[in-house]
Amino acid sequence: METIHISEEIKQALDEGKPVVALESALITHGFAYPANVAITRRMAQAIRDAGAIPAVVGIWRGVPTVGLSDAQVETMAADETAVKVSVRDLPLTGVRQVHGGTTVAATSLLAQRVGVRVFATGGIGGVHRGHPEDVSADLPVLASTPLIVVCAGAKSILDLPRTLEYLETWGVPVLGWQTEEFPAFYSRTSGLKLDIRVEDAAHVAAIFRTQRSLRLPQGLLVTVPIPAADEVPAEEVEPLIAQAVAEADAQGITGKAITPFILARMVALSESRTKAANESLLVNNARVAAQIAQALAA
Ligand code: PSU
Ligand code: MN
Repeated sequence: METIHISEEIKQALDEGKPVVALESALITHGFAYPANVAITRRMAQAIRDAGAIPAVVGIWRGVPTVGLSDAQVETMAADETAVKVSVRDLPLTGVRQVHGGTTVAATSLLAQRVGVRVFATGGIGGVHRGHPEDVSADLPVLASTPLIVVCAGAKSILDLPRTLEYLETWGVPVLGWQTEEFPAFYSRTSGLKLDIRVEDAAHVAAIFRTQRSLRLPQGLLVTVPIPAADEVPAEEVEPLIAQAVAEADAQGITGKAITPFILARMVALSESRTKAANESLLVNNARVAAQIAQALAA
């Protein structure tokens, strides 16, 4: 049996050195509800194609890690309420169980990098949890050990952003600000946390990645793109919702891998339209930026 199944389109694109952008699927199984999850995945894929690159949705299809899920597979997985959330430690377990799985930033990065994809677009990465510094997402150690470019809108302030940045610094992950000096906080363009480097365009990111590779550093690169200004949700509006969602998780004793999906689902329920539009806007924007970077690397 194949360890990682690669779709024909992606296999050919990689063979020919065409620009490919990976997309995660925990967003599909645990981030958005059906059918909004299908719609946002299609919009991201289209944004990537419009910018001249090829989208590769990564996930676990009936137990098989797959790079390049078809539209029909995405549709099925999106509607499957029994689909599991798959991070790194779950990767070796799903094969036995033959289930569908949505891969997190960590698991998606590993699978994509293994088959030769170099750029990955997502919304927000996991990190160190607010009030629970012992709860660190596997996204962070994977970023520190997987040479891949992850494009995101920073991280939600459901996380402890200063501690998350400290971790990335300790483990040598460069955090680049896309046309900004500040670490973006998902719904907000700013967080008050300064980054070391601002990049202006895709060529700039590609040059840094090439240097990182030529030095044979084990880390990936994190490119943080602020949400488009028109869709930003003011911090005063989001903060009380986040505080409430985090407090509910604590009160209900939610732990482990269930915490992030729990808080994300509560955020959606507490603020439906307002944050959903912002979330979609930044995802499509990140997909577009990632496609530009993939093209700069392929050039
Ligand atoms: N943060 C978000 N949206 C998300 C996630 C995080 O704002 O969808 C998802 C991503 O798939 C991320 C995962 O990789 O949650 C992190 O989960 P954990 O904290 O259990 O590692
Ligand atoms: Mn955790």
